[in-house]
Amino acid sequence: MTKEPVPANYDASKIPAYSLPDPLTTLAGEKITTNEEWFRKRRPEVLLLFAEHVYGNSLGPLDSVKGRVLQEGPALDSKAIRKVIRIDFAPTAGAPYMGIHLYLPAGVNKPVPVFVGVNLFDKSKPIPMPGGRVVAEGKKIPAGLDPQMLPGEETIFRILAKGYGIATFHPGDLAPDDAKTYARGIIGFANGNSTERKLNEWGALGAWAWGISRAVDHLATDPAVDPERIIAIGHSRNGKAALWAGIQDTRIAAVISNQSGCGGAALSKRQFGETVALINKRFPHWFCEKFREYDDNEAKLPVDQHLLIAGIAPRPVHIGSADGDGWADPQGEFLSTMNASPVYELVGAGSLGTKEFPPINTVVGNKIAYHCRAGQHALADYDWMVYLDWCDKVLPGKEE
Ligand code: GTR
Repeated sequence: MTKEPVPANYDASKIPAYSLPDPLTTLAGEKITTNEEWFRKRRPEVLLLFAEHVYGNSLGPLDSVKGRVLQEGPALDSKAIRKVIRIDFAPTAGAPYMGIHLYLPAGVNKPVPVFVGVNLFDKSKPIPMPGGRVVAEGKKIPAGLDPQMLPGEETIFRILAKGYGIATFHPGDLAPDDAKTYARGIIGFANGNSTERKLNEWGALGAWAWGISRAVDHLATDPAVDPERIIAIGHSRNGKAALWAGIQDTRIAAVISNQSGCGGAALSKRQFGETVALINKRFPHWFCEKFREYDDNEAKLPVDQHLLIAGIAPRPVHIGSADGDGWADPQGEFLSTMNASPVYELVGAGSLGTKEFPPINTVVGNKIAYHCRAGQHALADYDWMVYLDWCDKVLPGKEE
């Protein structure tokens, strides 16, 4: 029954003819012409389609969730205050919980904007949570700098110097990134450790996105954090999670998705670089089971990823690509952004302002923005500089 996926195509002349679902037409064929109609009719429908066909249905917020600050003190040459936070998902012993490392700029006496994302820190330099939590794979909670997600200390110093904080957590706390054990976190806890996987049940990406929202629950209560300026950020698989969290959770003020590719910002129907079949084969635990019906069958998908970006409107969104990252399909990420733009326009949040792929290392758009960096797959220092400048421009209240 399991067919081998069609190999990745990198030849633009071999992209199949495809048509994208119109963001501004409902499933029933009704045209959306006002802001009010978008939010009442089409956006909820889009959210549901992504839950049922792509990422699976997420658990809602948990009333009982309360974060506890376990440690607080100077870090990073005293340029930051680091808080180590633990969020228990239930008061019962053995219930899953997540650890968050929050770095805030030292010496700032007003609430700051904060980036939140999965695994912005390295697995290889563990700083155990107080209590020495060991996650399913036997790795401890990390807190070192990750060269792929956060290129070096100069980047984090830049973030802090600009007045931003950064909060991160290990994906394994929510769902280990492994096809056999992914349900050992919140997924198994939520379904009573069922061994049967339902068609629309969430996978690891859904659980990571949910983790971003649980981090927001806590961050919004920290007086040092500005709850109106929490930015979800992610690179690659974590960029997919950032988008999925961003559309679902309107407390997230802005979303940055860096080289998130297939199942993230890139259009699936172009079948360029990584495809639905290829991603489902390598990562069967990321999406819902239903998504497998679209393996080499993208034409049948009732959504494409431009709708995910559109659903974030009017909140700012920035999609980043790298020209050497064909696997993530930079053109497809651009086209997705471009096709989300009419929704931004409709809701009064401006537009991308172009239909042409921009020159390398050039940001286009404003609240809906895109850039393609020269180079390879990474959340590079250059990308962070772009994102920081962009946040300075588009976040609410930055002007005061
Ligand atoms: C790749 C995967 C991509 C992307 C990437 C990453 O192996 O095919 O979809 O998520 O991993 O997260 O680095």
